[in-house]
Amino acid sequence: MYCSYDEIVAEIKNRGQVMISVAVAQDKEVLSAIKMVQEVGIAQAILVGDAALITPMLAEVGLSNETKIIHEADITKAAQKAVSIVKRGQAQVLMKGLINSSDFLRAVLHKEEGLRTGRLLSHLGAFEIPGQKKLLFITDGGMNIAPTVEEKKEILLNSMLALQAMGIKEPHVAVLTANEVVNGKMPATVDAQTLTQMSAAGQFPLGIIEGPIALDVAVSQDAAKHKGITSKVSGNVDLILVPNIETGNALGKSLIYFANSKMAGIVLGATHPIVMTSRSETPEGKMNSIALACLVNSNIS
Ligand code: COD
Repeated sequence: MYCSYDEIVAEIKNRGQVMISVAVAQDKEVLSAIKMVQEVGIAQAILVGDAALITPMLAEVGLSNETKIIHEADITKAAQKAVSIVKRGQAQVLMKGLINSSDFLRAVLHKEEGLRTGRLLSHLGAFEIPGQKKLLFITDGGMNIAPTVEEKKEILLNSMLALQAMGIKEPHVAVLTANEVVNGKMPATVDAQTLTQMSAAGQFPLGIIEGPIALDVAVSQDAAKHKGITSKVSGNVDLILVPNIETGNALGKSLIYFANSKMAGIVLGATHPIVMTSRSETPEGKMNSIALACLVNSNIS
């Protein structure tokens, strides 16, 4: 089990370098992250995007002018080219650059040229929160907008397999809602109950899934005691499944902006690991995401 990104980066360093295909690479933060992963010996990159914008940035971030650039000024086409480089096996990891998430994901989901596997693709965020003893994972605050209960099941399966690949053998999972009572007027509580029942019926890998459960009970045993709730995951949660993208996005951004957390973001369920962080993420956060993508992929494949 990993408690910090330093540990993950140290682990990945031992596994040999990978090639990253960067979609719309004309972004200083992305290029600084590439410089960082080169320096620690994790990866090299092929930069797809507007060469006239990328070239002057290479020197600014300290990247060699020998770094491979594939010129494509059109953003949609650049994303498609970056995906096809991965599909053709010239790179092992795909990374989002200066492009809107939806446009990037559409290139990934392209029926013929994308990286589909037949599984649902989903986003997994990993947060190193100051003062917490382990990483907290949140899904899906980045891809599936308003998942059905069947889609939530697939999102949970993707994430639980990824957590197990990271060495968390029995993930503690909270299916997040606004309280612990099943209420037909709050569909998230009904879905949470269904997922917990699916878990009891053995439809998930090893792990403990509880829900409906509110954030206070999920993260604090005192809150659970105070509310008179018996919980096996309270205060020890590895993974939070959020009811919709807005909840996941806001929860993740609150951890970053109010609690100084470090975040990594990856997309699961595709043929290859995909790094998808917010455009405002720091170079260090982007490097952490690359390390996480490499870790999950090398342990699953
Ligand atoms: N996994 C696998 N296939 C999918 C998925 C998925 N998660 N989502 C859609 N598909 C397939 C569908 O089955 C269909 O065949 C095709 O893709 C198109 O489906 P639509 O019409 O639902 O797809 P789009 O293009 O309208 O939307 C897909 C996006 C992933 C682009 C969309 O869901 C989206 O914009 N998500 C939010 C991304 C975002 O803004 N994140 C912000 C936080 S960083």
